[in-house]
Order: sequence, then C-alpha cells, then structure tokens
Amino acid sequence: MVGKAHVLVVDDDPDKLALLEFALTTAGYDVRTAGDGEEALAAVSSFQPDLVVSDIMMPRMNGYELARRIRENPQTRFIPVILQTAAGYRAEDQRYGSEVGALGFISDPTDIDLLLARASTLLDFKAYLDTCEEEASTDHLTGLANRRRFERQLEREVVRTLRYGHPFCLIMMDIDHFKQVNDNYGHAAGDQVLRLIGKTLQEGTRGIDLAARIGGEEFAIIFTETDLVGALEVAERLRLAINAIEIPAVGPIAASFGVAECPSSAQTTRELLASADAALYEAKRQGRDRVIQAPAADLNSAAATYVRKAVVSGDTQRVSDFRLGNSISEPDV
Ligand code: GH3
Ligand code: MG
Ligand code: MG
Repeated sequence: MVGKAHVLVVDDDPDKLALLEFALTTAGYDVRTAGDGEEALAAVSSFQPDLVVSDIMMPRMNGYELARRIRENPQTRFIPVILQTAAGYRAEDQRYGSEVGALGFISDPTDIDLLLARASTLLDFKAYLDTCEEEASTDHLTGLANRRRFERQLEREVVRTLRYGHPFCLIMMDIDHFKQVNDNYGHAAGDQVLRLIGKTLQEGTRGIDLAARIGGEEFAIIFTETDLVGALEVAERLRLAINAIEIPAVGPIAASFGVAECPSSAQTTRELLASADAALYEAKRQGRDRVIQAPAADLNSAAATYVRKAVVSGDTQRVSDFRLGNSISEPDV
C-alpha cells in the first residue's frame, strides 16, 4: 500500500462510529465510515480499504453478511475484517464470525487498545500480501506487467466484451533482430534496450491500458475500450517512438506489431492471442518495422453464433467453455 493504510469503519450507531473513526484516524490511518453493510460494500469497491472494522448488528446488511460478501468476491477476499459487537455477545457469535471469514472478533468496542493492536497486525499482513502480489505480477527488468498479470487481464477483457459488446484490442510486439543487439553489443546493452522499450510503451499508453513483457523480447498491450482503428493508430505511434529511441552504443532499433480486435478478429482468449500473433508474424514476413492488423473473423460462423446465443441466454458455462476453447466442435445452434 502506498501512503496511509485505508480503514473502513462500519456501524449504525453514530456515537460508536465517531469514536472508532477518531481512534483510528489518531492512530494514523486514512479512515472512511459507513452506516450499514450495504453502504460498506459500496465503499469497499470505491475506497479499497486495507482493513474493515464492522459492527455485527446493523439494519439492511449485518456484519456477518458483509464479511461473507467481502470474502466471496475474488477482488476483495484478502481484505481483513474485524467484527465488533457490544450487544449480548455469545461464544457462537465468535465462531460464526470466523466461519464467515472475519479475522478478528472484539466483544468490547470500548477497548480501543485491543482494536488498534489487532488492526496493526492485520494491516502488516495485508501490506506484505500486497507487496507479494505486486512482485508476482511485475516484470523486474522493465517494470511492466508480466505474463501472469497480462493473461488475467486479457481473460477479464474478453469476458467484459462478450457481456457488454464493447470492443478492445490486443497488440503483440516483438523487437526486430534483437539477437544481433546481444551478439554485437553484449547482454547488458540488450537489457538496456528492453528497459527503454518498456518505458516507451508505458509512456505511450493510457493508465487503463496494460503494457506487459510476456517473453524475452516480446511485449503485449491490452487496449481497453478501443476499436481497431484506434489501436492501429497507437501501434503506429509506438513503432515510431521505438524508432526514435537513441542508444548511441547500439544504433537504431525497431519492432514489429500485430493488432487484433475482440470480438471482430476473435472471441476467445486463445484465438485472440493466435490472431494477434499471426499478424505479428506477417509483419515480420513483410520485412519487419511495421504494424499489421489481423483479418476479421467470420462473425457468422456457427461457433460465433453459438457464443452469441450462450451470452444472450446467460449460459455462463458455455461461454466459459467457448472462451477456453473447449467443446465447441458441435455447436448447438
Ligand atoms: P526477429 O526480428 O525475427 O524477431 O529476430 P530476433 O533476433 O529479435 O529474434 P530471436 O527470437 O532470434 O532472438 C531473440 C533474442 O532475444 C534472443 C535472446 O538472446 C534475446 N533475449 C531474450 N530475453 C532477453 C533478456 O532478458 N535480455 C537480453 N539482453 N536479451 C534477451
Ligand atoms: Mg525479435
Ligand atoms: Mg521473439
């Protein structure tokens, strides 16, 4: 986490809420408050807390249900939750709290020292988890996303496009004659080229796009909410920016690009990758240092009709099978 840890405090009793807010703010945390579980769930996605401290008995949605919902969402499941209650506490309340995933249970909400000690430990674990997650999905040479993060994001974008119909684009990029850079100027010079290209891709894309290093000298960029025309423009701009990189010891460098659009070029993760890869290969074949777009897929094919019907009927199993490239040999259309 960068800066102060975010703590969300949830309570329907305004006095208790104010007390906890004051105590946690004084302890140095960035605190947000919510009056019940439903309000808290909305704040969980907008405020992205590192810790939730919640009362149990509340109108609309109680603390158990809030903890359960936080745990069941893959995006929020590792946000620790502390439950606290003043009213008639029983042993089974604590057991139930643990069953729904709460990591702390405080039966005396006036014991601020206990709360702060528990909060501090859980926030320490959360910060370490965040660091691990960040390291596990970052390419250390360039600082870009690595293949792991790229594949996850690609899967999400395909799901989103199948659900809402907004196109997005995938660009695959490979440095031209990169082996010669290593052979002629050494591996350290090669690494410097990779770092500079990473920087160029980062600076040439928007914050919502994802630039990744997915192999030795292969990069990929996911352009969210962008159609083929837009992505081709950016790819061309990036190609020129790479041409303009100056490394005196190495001389000019260039790269080839393949651009595919979902859903027009392909409608599954695997096919989209294959489609952008084929376009990249074609760019190499045509002489390198160029951008080539993937051809449009046949949107009236039996398989395309199959996935459209599955999406319209909300048949997520079929959509998922299709995305993964499973069992589409006999589309039921
Ligand atoms: P093409 O234009 O066809 O892509 O030719 P190329 O030489 O770029 O392609 P090839 O696949 O033959 O060579 C890729 C080279 O990338 C080989 C390898 O030494 C280099 N490479 C891969 N990973 C790294 C790395 O982390 N650092 C450095 N310095 N070089 C790397
Ligand atoms: Mg290459
Ligand atoms: Mg290569």
